Amino acid sequence: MALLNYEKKYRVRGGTLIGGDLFDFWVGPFYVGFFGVTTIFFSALGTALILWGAALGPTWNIWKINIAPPDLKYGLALAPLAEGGLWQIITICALGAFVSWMLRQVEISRKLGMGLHIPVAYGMAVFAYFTLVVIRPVLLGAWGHGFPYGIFSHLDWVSNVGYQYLHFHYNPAHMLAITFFFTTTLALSLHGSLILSGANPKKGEVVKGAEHENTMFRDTIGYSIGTLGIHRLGLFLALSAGFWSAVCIVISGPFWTRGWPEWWNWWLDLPIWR
Ligand code: UQ1
Repeated sequence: MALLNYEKKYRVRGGTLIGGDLFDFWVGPFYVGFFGVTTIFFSALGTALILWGAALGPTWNIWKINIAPPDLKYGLALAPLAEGGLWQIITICALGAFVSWMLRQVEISRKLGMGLHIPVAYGMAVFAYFTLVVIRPVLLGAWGHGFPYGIFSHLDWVSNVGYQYLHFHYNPAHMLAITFFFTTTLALSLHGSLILSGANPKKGEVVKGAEHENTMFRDTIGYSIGTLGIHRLGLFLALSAGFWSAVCIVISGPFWTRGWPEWWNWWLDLPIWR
């Protein structure tokens, strides 16, 4: 904890969104804040309800525990606890915890006088989850369209929903999402390897910096995006991956009900072929 001595200058009052000074303190290394309290509350309640759901179920096998959403017959109504009601409350707890965590990031960013890029980035993951368990089920008219909480069961759900549209890889938004995921790994591997190669010179040589990094890429591909630019590109690629993932599932059902291969008929139907 030696760092805590000089870190005192970062432990400034204020920047809170709610509650003023009430929760404006640290416990060990952790900032608490109003949203730290609500994060703990929703996480603890949600975890307890998952354990309750597991206790009701047929197994304690970690792979097979399953908290299913309500049957489609319940539509958008509340369901009995043992018939999907637990899933509904657990979903509220998950969203409560995720949004609390995001707002805690906002408070800490404000304290430090930083931009809000971290909560915005994290918000994209929350948005993708929200799309899966709220936006799409509401558009389809039943909570039963949410995905089940379980290790194998959520994999089965993804597989089944994919086959429902015949071949999900023909979904154009899914194609974009995958391309962004892969390009994110390409960018991070280029960036990580570049920084580590600069930081690990031959024995006795000086550590290399931005000029060498720029030159590496100018020599190889005639272009360097720059040290700040690569981080802008990385954030854009990663957020795009999450965004198009949300789009690819929300259009499946609410806006396209047939097989995704058939969507491409617009190409064959172009008047230029006639
Ligand atoms: C890059 O140009 C650059 O600027 C010096 C980095 O910053 C350290 C990088 O990490 C990478 C990977 C590149 C190369 C990337 C492109 C898109 C040309």
